[in-house]
Amino acid sequence: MKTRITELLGIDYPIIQGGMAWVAEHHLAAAVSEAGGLGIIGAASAPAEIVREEIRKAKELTDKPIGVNIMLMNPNAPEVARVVLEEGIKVVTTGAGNPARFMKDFKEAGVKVIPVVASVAMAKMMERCGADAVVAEGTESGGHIGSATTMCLVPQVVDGVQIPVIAAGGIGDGRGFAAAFMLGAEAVQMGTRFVVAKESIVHKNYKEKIIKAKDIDSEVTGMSTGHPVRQIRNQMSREYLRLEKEGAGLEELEHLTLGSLRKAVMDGDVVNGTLMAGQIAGLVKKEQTCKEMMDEIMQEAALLLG
Ligand code: TUI
Repeated sequence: MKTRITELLGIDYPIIQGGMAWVAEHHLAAAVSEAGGLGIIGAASAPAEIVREEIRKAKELTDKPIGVNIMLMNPNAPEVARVVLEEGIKVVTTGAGNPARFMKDFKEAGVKVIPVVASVAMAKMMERCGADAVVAEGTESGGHIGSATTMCLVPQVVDGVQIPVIAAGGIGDGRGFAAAFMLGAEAVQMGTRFVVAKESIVHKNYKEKIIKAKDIDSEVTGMSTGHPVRQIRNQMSREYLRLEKEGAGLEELEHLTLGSLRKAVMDGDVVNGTLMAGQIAGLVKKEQTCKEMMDEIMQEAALLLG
């Protein structure tokens, strides 16, 4: 299947992997790229030199294109951007902020820049700044989210910009892929389904929580701080919401969640860890290789899209 995104990125399948903190490391990114999509290394809050190592390790596993996601709330973002340029990465996605300050350097180096946006206004601003495409991410997504749903956001972003749009949030199978294309998207980005990939290094306890999750098992914390985060409901999310209700300050809330995603991903602590996942977790039923997942999604979507 050819779209402006497959052409832009030189990939076979219009499927991009989300730049998930702790999860999107070199094994997962390389597996998604090897299977024909675009694998992404999530720089999150890692030191720039760790990101450099991750890029190099991914390149040992695949010759296909690999991207890096830069999390803009990270104070290290400028150093990460420099490493990305030095290591010859050709695709960058950005999250949780405005990448305008990095656009000039990336464009000059021929890096394709794909900001993740949660509104039409942000998509238009990114197009004016020179973005090559945008990921329109609905509130169904896991992690840090905006408020519009994928169903409403994607067609409005498609109408608002000329650059190609990648749909994200609530997409986990061929039906979701096909639906996104009906809304005008030219690729999809998936996160939650890839968390349970065989190649994903996520602890089995976390994978099991996603596989066992039902449709309404995620909830959003952090509304009061302006940083809403979707995750699977557990003791941690309940405690966070209780503190928020009592009017706890940012400092206390941040103290509670410090290192909590790491705890979930690396230690499998599904009680005190933050189990970031999207609403589509209820649809994710088994661990498969990235190739199995992606071949299945493309076959199902091809049938639906005719
Ligand atoms: O960035 C994400 N998802 C994330 S980032 C993240 S790290 C984190 N961990 C704990 C607490 C908070 C963050 C976990 N998940 N998705 C992409 C995304 N970007 N969604 C929404 C946005 C966004 C938000 C605001 C993009 C731009 C934006 O603009 C703000 C501005 O500067 O106007």
